[in-house]
Amino acid sequence: MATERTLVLVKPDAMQRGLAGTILQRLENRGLRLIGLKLMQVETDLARRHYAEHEGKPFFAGLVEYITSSPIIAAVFEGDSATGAVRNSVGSTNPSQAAAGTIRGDFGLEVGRNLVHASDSPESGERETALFFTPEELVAWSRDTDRWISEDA
Ligand code: IDP
Ligand code: MG
Repeated sequence: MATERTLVLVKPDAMQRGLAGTILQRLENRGLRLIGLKLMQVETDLARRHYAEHEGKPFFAGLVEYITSSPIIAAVFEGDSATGAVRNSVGSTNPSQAAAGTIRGDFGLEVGRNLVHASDSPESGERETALFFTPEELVAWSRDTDRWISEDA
């Protein structure tokens, strides 16, 4: 299994609803290692670059408005197959169709208020991590518990 980095954003609705700790805890509980974390206000330019693949879609303007509407928490998680693991924990894009037990399935109802962003591939994880963090802001560390989470640690 390959070690991957994946970017998670606790979106403005989750921040306003006081769900940041719960969301980060669910991902931490899986055994993923947190290597970057910051509270920040996303400006329009960063929002547009982060969501560049959606430019031109009908929801793009609303999406930029949503992600810039209140502070967010940006987090980078690292681990074997981290991208897929985080996406599975986050759930389907539209919370009304997301499985119970996922973050979106447990806390959301609408696609325009879906609480959390997660990178969709290891390549996106690298690109998005670089948008939100400088290399110096990422911390390389190992945990005593790693060998209880991964056979290969
Ligand atoms: P993802 O966040 O599950 O990867 P994407 O398709 O990449 O989903 O869409 C990015 C974000 O754009 C979604 O998380 C959601 O906030 C927003 N979005 C996607 N589709 C719609 C829509 O049809 N209406 C409103 N917002 C949408
Ligand atoms: Mg996406």
